[in-house]
Amino acid sequence: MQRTLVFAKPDAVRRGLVGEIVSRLERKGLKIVALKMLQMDRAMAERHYDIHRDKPFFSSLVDFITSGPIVAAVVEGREAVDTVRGLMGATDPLKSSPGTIRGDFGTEVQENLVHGSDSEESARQEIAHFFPELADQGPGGPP
Ligand code: IDP
Ligand code: MG
Repeated sequence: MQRTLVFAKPDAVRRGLVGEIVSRLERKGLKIVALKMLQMDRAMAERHYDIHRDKPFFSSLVDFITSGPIVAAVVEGREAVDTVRGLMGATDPLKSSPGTIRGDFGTEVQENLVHGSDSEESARQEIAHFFPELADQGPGGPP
């Protein structure tokens, strides 16, 4: 079992796609361990996207991701990191297969609806960042 951090981005919240996204995670068989709506401030967004700091799209990405509330979740399941990445589809929705969240609902690279941690290590850091109350828990919950 593994945990990962997922969030519906501000475009997904504005478009009323939160239920669709959460439903797809649940129907796949992932367990929702934690769920909340929040609005990232610039400091939180810059930390979350720190690896993209030198990219040309960084400031635009921070503007977008702080433009409205997001709905963040911790989900748990077998190979949860890769399972969520598979459900999300490729970064560019036009290159994502139909049947994925981005492939079914997106056209824009930046406004691509959903975030999912890209490795077990980033999942651990991102869960601690968004849900500090869960930070010391492994999969399966409190020891
Ligand atoms: P990922 O979300 O699929 O892991 P990353 O390459 O880590 O994709 O990029 C993080 C986020 O930055 C993307 O989800 C998207 O919102 C945005 N992004 C990535 N590449 C571009 C780009 O070329 N132009 C604008 N935004 C981008
Ligand atoms: Mg990424």
